[in-house]
Amino acid sequence: MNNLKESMKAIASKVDAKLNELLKSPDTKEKLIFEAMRYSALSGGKRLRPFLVMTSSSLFNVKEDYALRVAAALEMIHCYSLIHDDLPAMDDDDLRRGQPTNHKKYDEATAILAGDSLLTKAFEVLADEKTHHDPLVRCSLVKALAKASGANGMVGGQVLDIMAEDSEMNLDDIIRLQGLKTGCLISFACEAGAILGNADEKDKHSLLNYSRNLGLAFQIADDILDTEGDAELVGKAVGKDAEAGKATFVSLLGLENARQKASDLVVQASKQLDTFGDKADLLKKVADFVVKRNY
Ligand code: GRG
Repeated sequence: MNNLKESMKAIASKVDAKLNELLKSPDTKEKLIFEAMRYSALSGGKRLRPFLVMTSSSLFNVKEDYALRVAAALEMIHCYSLIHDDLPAMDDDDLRRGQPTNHKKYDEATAILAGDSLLTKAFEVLADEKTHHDPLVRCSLVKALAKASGANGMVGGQVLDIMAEDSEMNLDDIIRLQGLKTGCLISFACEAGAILGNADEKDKHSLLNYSRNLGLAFQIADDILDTEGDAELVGKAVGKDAEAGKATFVSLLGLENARQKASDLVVQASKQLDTFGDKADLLKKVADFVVKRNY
């Protein structure tokens, strides 16, 4: 685990530096929006998705700066989703990553616009020739990230999540909801390495299967943290799903079965990577971290 923690830290600091560069604020009247974007994008977090972009890219010897730009773009999308998810119209949260949420620090209009501009900036970064010399690769990245974040992906999952407050959900419903809401971005993170590295179909398929198992394990772990996690460590309010009467993996499976399911998924995820040999060690270790984390 130690070498995983060190690698996660090293990648997080490179991603922070890239975000800092890409979100440089101009000295103009509207610089408030850059401040609000930077407030959320540079506020810590595990940087799990960027880590997956970097480690999946390293399987295919992708140039580090190409991968870093994609990692930063993906984190911008993730941060936009957190800002909008915290708004009063959605989850109405006051705390994120241990800090006041964007609309608490600024105001609702600024938070909506900060989310919007992180979303659009991400695609500006992907389309830039600095992200890959081949325009077809850049186009594939744009298409894959748009699909993963939009109505067929994360936004679709968020819609199901909102509807879940007023409807009965079974295990298959939750798996579909979470697969869209959080799974699609996690899958994109792994797919990005394969796209950047022009991987063959077999390797793409292995990474996709890995990411699907990992995404589900991540969400089960998130539900477990929401049940028994420490709000201070998690950096946000816990217990909100139970309070709202929402079905979760824990409410449907029970705590012990949920834990078992998460660790089975990690085993499944890791198996998919055997084809890559030792090069996939960090991806295997991070799957284990995802279910054992306490934040
Ligand atoms: C508002 C369009 C829109 C989408 C929102 C992904 C999402 C959909 C909302 C995020 C809210 C949330 C708490 C989801 C549960 C799983 C999740 C994505 C947790 C946060 O991700 P981490 O644990 O966070 O990777 P850090 O802070 O480490 O980046």
